[in-house]
Amino acid sequence: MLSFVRNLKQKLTKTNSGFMGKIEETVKTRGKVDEETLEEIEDILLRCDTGVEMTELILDRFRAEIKKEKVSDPEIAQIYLREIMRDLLLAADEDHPDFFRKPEAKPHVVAFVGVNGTGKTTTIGKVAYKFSQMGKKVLIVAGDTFRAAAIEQIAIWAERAGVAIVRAQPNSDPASVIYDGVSSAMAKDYDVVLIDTAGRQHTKENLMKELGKIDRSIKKLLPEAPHEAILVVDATTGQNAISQAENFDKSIKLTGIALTKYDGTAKGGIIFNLRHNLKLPVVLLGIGEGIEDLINFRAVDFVKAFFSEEQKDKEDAE
Ligand SMILES: Nc1nc2c(ncn2[C@@H]2O[C@H](COP(=O)(O)OP(=O)(O)OP(=O)(O)O)[C@@H](O)[C@H]2O)c(=O)[nH]1
Ligand SMILES: [Mg+2]
Repeated sequence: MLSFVRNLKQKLTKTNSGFMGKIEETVKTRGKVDEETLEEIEDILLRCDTGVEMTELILDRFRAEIKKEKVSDPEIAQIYLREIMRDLLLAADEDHPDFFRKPEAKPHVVAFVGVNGTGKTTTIGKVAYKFSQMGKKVLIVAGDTFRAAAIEQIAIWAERAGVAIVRAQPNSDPASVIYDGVSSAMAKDYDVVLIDTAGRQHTKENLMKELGKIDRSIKKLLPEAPHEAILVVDATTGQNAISQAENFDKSIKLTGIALTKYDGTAKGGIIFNLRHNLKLPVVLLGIGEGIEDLINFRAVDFVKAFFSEEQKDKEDAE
């Protein structure tokens, strides 16, 4: 467990220094916590995609705390700030089922949707690998039939992960490929079905309709499926994740978010923003392009990795 957190911490170094690091720097350079410092912190939080409401919430609490505790030492003030951010993240860690739980249904069907290039196919590769490592019999369905290259790409991931794939000719109807995939999984006793879909803009009505058709074709076979529909969001451009989620959810009932490319983004605040503004939990965190660069997201582990130094600081300060 310790090594897991350490590893995560390492992967998050860049994200962390671009975010909390900047705040620390500001406070250090100014040497005091006055209104100007608070404004600079506000700026940094906003630039890191923390979102207007969440930033306000953080600053309101921060102001109140330093006033109440009469904190003037910037180092101590920072510890308070981190504690506030930590608590906000943990408070939002509501009881959502573990993504890699023992599936209640067989096959357990998971669809991945999202705008273009967010990391759907890559995430499916990683998820397939993890389920396969857990001893599950996994089938990937190549539901992105728009480009031959997309079919090739998911086929390579299936091979890497050592799992089976159902694929069709380019330009086949995605809903019928997916129908075939799910029925094949039912016939052949698969545990998990992972469905790749083509990237689509959430504002394109016809593409959203197609997603609804995909959803209905799955339900024809398994009324309870898909058991999970994951919206894949790119952390580096995640700002409009809120409207993406609203639109996708109208066509296919979303159950969670996979936040990808969280490694090396300077916009680490997005995770606070999503937590605050979406009813959906972040269930997966992509932290690289490799097959193992996936975190089964739990706020409590994330917080340990992201704020652990701060914890130590606090102990030192006490
Ligand atoms: N650094 C980093 N890169 C990632 C991560 N996830 C995906 N990528 C990269 O992002 C790019 C797009 O990933 P894909 O998996 O093809 O994205 P997609 O959503 O399937 O794209 P479309 O099918 O075209 O909509 C690739 O270069 C991936 O290697 C991640 O967690 N970290
Ligand atoms: Mg793809």
